[in-house]
Amino acid sequence: MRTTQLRARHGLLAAGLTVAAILAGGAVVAAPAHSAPGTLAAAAQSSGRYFGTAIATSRMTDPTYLGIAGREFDMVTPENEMKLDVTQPARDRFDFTAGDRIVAWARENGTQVRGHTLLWHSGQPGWLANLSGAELRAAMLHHVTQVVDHYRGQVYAWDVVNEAFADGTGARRSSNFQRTGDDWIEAAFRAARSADPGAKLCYNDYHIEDWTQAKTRAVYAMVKDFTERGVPIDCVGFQSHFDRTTPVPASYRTTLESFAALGVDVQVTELDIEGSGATQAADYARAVGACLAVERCTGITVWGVRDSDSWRPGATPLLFDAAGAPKAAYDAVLAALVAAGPVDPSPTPTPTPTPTPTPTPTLTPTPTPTATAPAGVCTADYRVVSRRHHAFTAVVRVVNVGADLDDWVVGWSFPGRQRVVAAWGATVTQDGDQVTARSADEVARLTSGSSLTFGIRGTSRGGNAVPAGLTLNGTPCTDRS
Ligand code: G2I
Repeated sequence: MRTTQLRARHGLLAAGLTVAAILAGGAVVAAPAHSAPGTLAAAAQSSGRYFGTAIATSRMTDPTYLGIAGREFDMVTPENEMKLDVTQPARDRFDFTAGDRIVAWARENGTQVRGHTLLWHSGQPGWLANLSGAELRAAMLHHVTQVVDHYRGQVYAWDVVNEAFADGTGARRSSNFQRTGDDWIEAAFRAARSADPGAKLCYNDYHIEDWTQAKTRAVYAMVKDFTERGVPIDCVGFQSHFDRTTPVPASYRTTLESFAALGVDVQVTELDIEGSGATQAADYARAVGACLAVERCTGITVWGVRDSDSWRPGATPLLFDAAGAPKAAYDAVLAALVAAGPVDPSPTPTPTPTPTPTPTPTLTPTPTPTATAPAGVCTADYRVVSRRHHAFTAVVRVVNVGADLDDWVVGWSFPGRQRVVAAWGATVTQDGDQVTARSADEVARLTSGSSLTFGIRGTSRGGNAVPAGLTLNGTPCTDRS
């Protein structure tokens, strides 16, 4: 097994146990500083994934910034420090100072590194932009070899080639690299593999999240061709910069699944979503949920720490506000990650934990279901995963250990003055203290042995007491909280 893999697996195991222990109300297992319980990193690790951020040396003197980065994330991507213009500003003069600083910080914080990016049409130093033909091809491959060799054993995955396809079509983007011949991408991957056989090698792009788009299909065709011909590619990075004109696509999960079916890992590499409040939180839950629903989606990286650190601060697209406080989007992401992990560590009959958090824009009642569970045929687990001032986020998991159900309704009575304000993975209504959660999907079968998971965000004025006596289709469940 490769060193990077070993390190990653060890980290996952340690943090996974910690989260499991906390969730079970048991003893706290020592965990690396970067995966303290209740953080994005720990929650992602419990589902076997990483949660990363872009990081910039220009901000590494800011203690608030470093505090959040070190606490919440277990993967960092240098935002600009490993790009061509920084690493080889003059021909054959390599400068790794900035990149090395991030790698050193990552090592001190027990955090892994994604390398971004070896070859990109943008951000090229003048000397390279002026080359062409065989001379450019040789310089390009020399760059790949030198940079990957310098960071050998220290980078989890490289974005070997970034943004090589044109927008809106299935064509390659016109660039100096492209003019050296269609095979420039595979040549780059081969050079990278030779320089560090232990690093995962990714193709990375934007606007490839929507399965209906020609650009997505063109990249898919290239990756399929690479895997069939043995070109060394391990992963595809979906940048995932979403805004009003390019929202989180309905087909996102299908796209990730389709690429993963080619035998590569998929990763969300530069996630940021324009917006604010509950709408942004729901968008984040959907985007993260798409990855969590795909086994080979191995990690998610957001493109910066606070809104003020973003390349587009006006869009307020990140999980922390300018003051460093976690936003509603943070709560939604944390809840989705926790829901995907081992919420209930005790063995359950053939669980099917496939939470696909979906936004619930309106809390509308749905018709009363007909199927009824016989007594003592469910277990329920209600966990408050974060709490701030009067706001809280909770994850509910119910396992059907009885007969198949055609439809499901989960209910409980809230102690104190607690109110649901948003939900993911279910449609939730509240009447007085009585809360009712129904499937958000049209088909709501809950077969014997399977589980359902959903998240809620709420407010509380009278304590955050966990409700007892959750019911499934009117029948009380055994409490596993
Ligand atoms: O544009 C957003 C991202 C799209 N995918 C590839 C990413 O590499 C890209 O990141 C952005 C960085 O977030 C920006 O920080 O890439 C830009 C271009 O490299 C980065 O902007 C540059 C500015 O263009 C420079 O003027 C500035 O000196 O950031 C530099 C450092 O602050």
